[in-house]
Amino acid sequence: MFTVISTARVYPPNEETLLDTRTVPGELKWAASPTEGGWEEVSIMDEKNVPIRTYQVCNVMEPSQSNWLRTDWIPRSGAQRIYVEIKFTLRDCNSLPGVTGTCKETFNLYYYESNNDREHYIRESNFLKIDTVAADESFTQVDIGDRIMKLNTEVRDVKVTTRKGFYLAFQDVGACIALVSVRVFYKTCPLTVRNLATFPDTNTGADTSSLVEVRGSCVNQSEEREEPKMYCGADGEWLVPIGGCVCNLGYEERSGVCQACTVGFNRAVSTDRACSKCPPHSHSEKEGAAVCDCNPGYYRSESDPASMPCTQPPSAPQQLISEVNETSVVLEWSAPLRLGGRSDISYSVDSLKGPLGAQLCLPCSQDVLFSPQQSGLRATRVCVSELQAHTRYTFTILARNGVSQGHSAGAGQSVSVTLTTNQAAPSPVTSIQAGDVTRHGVSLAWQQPDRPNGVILEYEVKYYEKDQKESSYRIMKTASRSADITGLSPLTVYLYQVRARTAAGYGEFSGPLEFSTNSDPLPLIGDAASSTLLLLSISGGVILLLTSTAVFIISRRRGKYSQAKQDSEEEKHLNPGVRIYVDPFTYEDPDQAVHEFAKEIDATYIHIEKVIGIGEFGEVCSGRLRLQGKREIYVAIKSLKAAYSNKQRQDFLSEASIMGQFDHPNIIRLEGVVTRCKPVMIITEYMENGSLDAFLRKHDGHFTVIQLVGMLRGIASGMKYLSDMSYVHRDLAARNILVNSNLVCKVSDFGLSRVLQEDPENAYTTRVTGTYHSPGGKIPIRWTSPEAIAYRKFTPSSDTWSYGVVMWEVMSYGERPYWDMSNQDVIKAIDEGYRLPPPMDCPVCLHQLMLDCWQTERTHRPSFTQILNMLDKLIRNPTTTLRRTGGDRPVPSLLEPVGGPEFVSVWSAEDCLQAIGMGMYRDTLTTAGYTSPDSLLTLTHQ
Ligand code: ACK
Repeated sequence: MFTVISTARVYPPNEETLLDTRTVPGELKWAASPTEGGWEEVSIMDEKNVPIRTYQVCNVMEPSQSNWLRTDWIPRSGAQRIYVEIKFTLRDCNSLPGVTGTCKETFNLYYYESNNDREHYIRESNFLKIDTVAADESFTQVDIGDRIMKLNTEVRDVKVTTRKGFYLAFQDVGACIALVSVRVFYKTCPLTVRNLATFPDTNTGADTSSLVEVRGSCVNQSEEREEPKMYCGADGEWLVPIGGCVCNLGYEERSGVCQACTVGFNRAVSTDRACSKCPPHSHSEKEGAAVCDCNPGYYRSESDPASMPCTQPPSAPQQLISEVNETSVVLEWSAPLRLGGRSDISYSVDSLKGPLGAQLCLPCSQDVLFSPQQSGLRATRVCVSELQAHTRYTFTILARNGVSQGHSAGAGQSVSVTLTTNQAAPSPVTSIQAGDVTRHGVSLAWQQPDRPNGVILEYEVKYYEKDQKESSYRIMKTASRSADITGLSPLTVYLYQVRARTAAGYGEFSGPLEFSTNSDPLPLIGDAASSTLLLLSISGGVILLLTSTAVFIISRRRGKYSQAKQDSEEEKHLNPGVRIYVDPFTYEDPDQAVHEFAKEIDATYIHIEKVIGIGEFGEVCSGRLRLQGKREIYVAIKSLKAAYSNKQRQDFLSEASIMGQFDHPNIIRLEGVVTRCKPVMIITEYMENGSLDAFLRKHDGHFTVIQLVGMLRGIASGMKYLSDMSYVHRDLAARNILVNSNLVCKVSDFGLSRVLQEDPENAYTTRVTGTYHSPGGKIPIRWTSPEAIAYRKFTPSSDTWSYGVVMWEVMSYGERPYWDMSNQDVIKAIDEGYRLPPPMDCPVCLHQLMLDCWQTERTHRPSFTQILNMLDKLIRNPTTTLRRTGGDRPVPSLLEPVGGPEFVSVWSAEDCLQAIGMGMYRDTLTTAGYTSPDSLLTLTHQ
């Protein structure tokens, strides 16, 4: 009897047992051949007293043994390779006396695949040999009866793939063997989860080297990232995992499974490994949230990642400032106070327009240009152009960001400004057509300009012979949109151009229309009358030519300024866009003029600080003005005294109507008027240094000549602008020039022109200015030209005279012109050819320019364009032009006749000519013997 010492067994997890003799209840009853004397089933007890079945054979004494023992049919159960583990004892032949030659120490193991599970007989020939099995070194000790024996364990494997099951057989060839147990199993790769994919229990392949490819399936709440695959190796090990799955959004991987995010957490992006806390201003109320919902009042744009905090639309842009320039406006603003937690802010501009005084607003026409664009603006600035002139507009700047669409953060995401555009010249006439054409004329017609920018007052037709270009042209004016041009030469090609004029000035000329007149009938040959006429006209032409040549030469000599002056007037007249000043008293209702040219200011925007002087109509104060949407600025406030007549009110406001038409750095700028409440006020820019005469007196001798010339240049520039606009100032004097903190001089006081023309009785402070009661009003005698005093001939040339006096005032630091001479004496001295001498340290060329301004013949005086050019030349070359002065003698108490000796003594003839802009005549005059400054003095106009 055998007693098994240790038989308790636990199978490895990757082995599926098909047969284990130790677990078979009862007898095995395997088939044996021969049925007697061969293998015998013997029951024994293991150490736990559990009966186990063994088979034994021990025919060691007999030769040629072949004892077969066959198992019952074993179902394959899908296995492809089976393993047979045999535990056996085998007697050592040496330990058996007398068995030499017959005793064996091996047995053979066979198998036979079959679908038949009930084969009765052992058909030995059906069996295939697996191996010959011998005892080996690895054994355990077993107690067999009173002896200790070695228990061998041998494992063999074989491929079984063809039938549903198989039989095993043990052939004994003469050994003494006890088969203690037989276990048949196959190997599997056990169910496993890798990369969130489940791989099922998988039978290994048929061959020892085979790899079975297995596709995994994603665990719950996960999805395939890449097809999950693994290989089941022959020894039941999983190999080479490929691909895998990822947890669905709202879930995270924990311990190889996908578990829901807890409340307040989310997992929104598959690349995130774990759930994360909801971003600011969002929440999740349930487990497994992919995305956290925004809190009330917060939003996410379509392109916002769920990991981003929820955000809000921006608040309104701030501090909208507008800068109107004729028909353009620049709008600037600051970013909103609250950006809503985003950086993708952009702005758009809405615009409404309406006529002045009207309630209804209409969206702007599409012609308006927005630069860089109307919406999607990243910068806080836009320029709006091509607006209608003199029209009220409301511009609204709207701030948006990625969550603005459909979500309003409440009131006020926009800021608005209402403004009025300035006057602007009309756009060019574009469509001219020629109608009837005759030998001497053509009729033209055209359409109104696209943008008239106001009421068209008239059209101007300019025409000239094509061959002559524009050297000689004619002008015709008409109020209608057609013109009959007459007096043309027959069979001649003419070019015609048309432009329109409004209160704001001329627009540009149209492109030229080319048209030829018809042919003239030829004069009869031999016709006495026509021959005589021809002769007369030829000789007349020759005389005319000679005369005009002579006149030309003379006028070239005498009329340096008059020629240039006419040029400049021509130039101004033809210059497109040059605005012409509109006399406010041509308006039936003067209030209308005020509102046409001046902006009405709400008195609450004005903060008066102190009284700075007394004007003609009341106090002048300084203060601050803060218009809606504009920066606060310092202003001067002229107010109309409490008890005023209607006439005084009109006169007072006429200055604003005039000033409001000007826009130049050297003209005092009008900010607006207050007419709808009392006191009536005129608001202008503030000039820190007050009027020029007082300022110079206060700073006597403090400035360089260049600084003084710089001031004069500014005044000349302002005066050129006024004369270009056909405005005659009539009271140009240092007291009417204001100076700002940068020493910029600006022309002011635009009241007198009216006083003189319309109201001769109106008082003009005689005490201050020394005026003269002329039949047409009071005149500032010391500043006024002889022809204006004598017969009220006020022209730009009379302003030039006054400018000469201002030059003198400036160069003498505010000295009173003609000192304490009486007005009558001044008039008399001027009439006799005396002029003011150069002030102390005044460069000679400047005094020469004064003398030019004081030419008795007004057409000989320089225009402001020429004065400006000359001052520019002086400023450009100060060392050669401004160096020489009239001497440092004391201020003369006497007037000097023009061309006094000290004037020329320090100049070369060439310097003088250069300084007064006549350098080009140097050669001609030198040839004619004018080589010294003295000789130049003898040069007369003739
Ligand atoms: O010489 P002023 O200081 O300069 O005194 C007179 C006063 O008001 C009466 O006209 C001064 N004034 C007038 N307009 C302005 C202005 N725009 N800025 C500063 N001061 C001004 C002038």
